[in-house]
Amino acid sequence: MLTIYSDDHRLHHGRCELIDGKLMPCFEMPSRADHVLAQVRKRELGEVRGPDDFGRAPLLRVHSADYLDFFEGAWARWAAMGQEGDLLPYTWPARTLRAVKPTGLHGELGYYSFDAGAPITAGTWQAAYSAAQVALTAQAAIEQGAHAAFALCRPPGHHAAGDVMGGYCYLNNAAIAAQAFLDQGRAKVAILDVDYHHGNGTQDIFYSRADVFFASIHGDPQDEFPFFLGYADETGAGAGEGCNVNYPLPAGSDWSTWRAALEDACERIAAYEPEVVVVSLGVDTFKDDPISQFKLDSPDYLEMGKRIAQLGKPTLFVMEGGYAVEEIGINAVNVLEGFQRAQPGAR
Ligand code: SP5
Ligand code: ZN
Repeated sequence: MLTIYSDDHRLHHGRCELIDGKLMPCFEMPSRADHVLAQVRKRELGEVRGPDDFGRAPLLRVHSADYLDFFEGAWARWAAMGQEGDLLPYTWPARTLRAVKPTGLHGELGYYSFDAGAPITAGTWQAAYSAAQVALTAQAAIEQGAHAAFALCRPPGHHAAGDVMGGYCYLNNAAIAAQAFLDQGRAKVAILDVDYHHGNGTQDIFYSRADVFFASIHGDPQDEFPFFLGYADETGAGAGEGCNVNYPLPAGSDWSTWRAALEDACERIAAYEPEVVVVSLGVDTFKDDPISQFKLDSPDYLEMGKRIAQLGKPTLFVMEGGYAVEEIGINAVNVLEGFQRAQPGAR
């Protein structure tokens, strides 16, 4: 299986995030991608290539121009104020306030974000832009005939909506790739989000549309980030009614619980009859993940890949979360290898 990867991810390295009342070094760190790439190479998954540059146009199919302009220019505005620490939002237009867009940097940042988990550093735009190009390059490989490809994206993307960043995410790599498939003539795309956290950004982007089916298996938002989306009664709206399915699972869920949700999700996806499948591949469902509460073990990821392969569709894997450093490489590549083993003759 072809892997697309860019070293530009290193340009994004946030300093801290608030965890359990303490400022901790960001869990979403550059070594994550290094561990995944090391396993891709060690296990000879296949060729590793850098991204092509498809420009801004495919990003604009998912994100608004004003959001992209704000994100690209935010660090320069912060630096011009003499600042050198990470740029982090701290006030949001929550329910009793107005969703106006102030002109000042912090007001605008609050308008374009939903949490303080997505720090903007000097290289964040370039890293996120390149991650989106990584996803688009892997998408293009599938469009050119590959049965599967792996977009080793960092930073991740599934929490980012059309004009909102958060949860370590800025540009929604999986959504950008899914939209590219549609723009290149595919009629229906399914997105399967297996990250531990609900893919709120992806769900929001496609919620009212029938051309993308979104399924997400995740920690129950009653007790888990992102708290305010990801419930089982969110089934889509308007033309998209019936094209969204959420599987909120309790803390402590292991493979037996998780695989039952995957089975149902795969049956729903098969019934939708998509032309291609995009997998938002987070491996923060692992038992030793430092910020998550599921109990999947490394061999379970081989089974996960196998079940996804049984859908029999061209499949784009897009890296999302996973924070137990060492093991995220093993677990991510287990999914890809499980997929590949179930697909003899596939490229
Ligand atoms: C892409 C992705 O996986 N984003 C996840 C963002 C999660 N941010 C909130 C983290 C809160 C962690 N609370 C953990 C408590 C552990 N004691
Ligand atoms: Zn996650």
